[in-house]
Amino acid sequence: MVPSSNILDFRQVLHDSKNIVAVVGAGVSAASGIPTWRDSDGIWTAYDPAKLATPQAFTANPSLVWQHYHALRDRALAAVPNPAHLALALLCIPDLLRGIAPLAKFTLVTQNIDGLDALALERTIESYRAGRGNGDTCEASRLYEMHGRVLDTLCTSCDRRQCDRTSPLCPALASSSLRTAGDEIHSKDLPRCLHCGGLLRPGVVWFDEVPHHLREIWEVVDHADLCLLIGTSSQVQPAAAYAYEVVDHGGKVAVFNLEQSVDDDHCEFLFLGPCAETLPAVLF
Ligand code: BJW
Ligand code: ZN
Repeated sequence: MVPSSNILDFRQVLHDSKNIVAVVGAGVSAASGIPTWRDSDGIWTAYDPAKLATPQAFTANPSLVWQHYHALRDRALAAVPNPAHLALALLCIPDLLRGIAPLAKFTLVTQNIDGLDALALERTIESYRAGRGNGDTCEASRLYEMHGRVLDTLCTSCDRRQCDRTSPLCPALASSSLRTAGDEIHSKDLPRCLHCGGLLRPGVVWFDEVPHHLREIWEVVDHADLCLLIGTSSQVQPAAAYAYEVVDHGGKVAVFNLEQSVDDDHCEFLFLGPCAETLPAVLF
């Protein structure tokens, strides 16, 4: 199939859809200054994921892994949502969604760990409520952060998960970065749990771990008649399978990406370019 980039045709499909799911990847945060994983300047192009993003890597060298995540946390703390995050957040507000897709339910599934989708949603809900000025509650659509959050910590002993925006999380991580990671930090000086003293780990989903909310996400994907696949290379399972599942049961896929990929032959629509520009332009 040769995908179309006709905006009016896409808007008609959007208008007629009943269950829309957006599956989001690192390209959505690119305009916020967060590097992607597999592009030429991506994190996994410079570093080996097997040494940094697996439970085995953490057991073998928690100091190295924490120095890597300290740098990722600082990037996430400095970043603000861009127009792509905000466009998706607008779709999460049922009253606004009704304007372009009157029959639809919308669900946002992000693979990103930077928390920017949630921040954009929080801010959008706040301004929407402030704009209405009548204290109306606003029941936003669901957001599933399937690979966790880099600003969360997870205790390896008592399993407590907590959002902690402190930086550095402990004095030993001050001024450390992966490039200076030659100096090993003793385990007792790494971030520790305030409740039980156990070693903390970053609250993200590593390779070989089970992503979050899988049952809820499959339920949404199984019923979706339109999947927006935005800024992802679709190389990581299970997220990579979602668009195929939507096509398999007769739904449509619209891809928003910088470049065309071999997998795009299953999509009905393809909008090439930075999604911080294409997404707002195509949706609204
Ligand atoms: C733009 C843009 C702009 C740029 N505008 N676009 C062998 C075969 C198949 C599968 C496996 C296998 N061996 C193991 C597996 C499974 C494994 C996997 O898929 N591995 C493959 C890499 C081979 N998956 C897992 O282990 C997952 N768990 C799992 O499968 O559990 C088993 C299970 C499942 C279900 C039920 C029961 C059990 C866990 C995956 C965890 C992924 N973790 C990471 C890191 C998190 C934080 C960290 O540790 O540091 O998550 S990896 C990394 O990749 C991150 C991302 O969320 C994820 C996806 O990357 P994404 O978002 O697609 O980024 P990129 O960089 O790849 O692509 C960016 C795209 O944006 C590109 O297309 C650009 O063109 C585009 N772009 N700028 C628009 N401005
Ligand atoms: Zn603990």
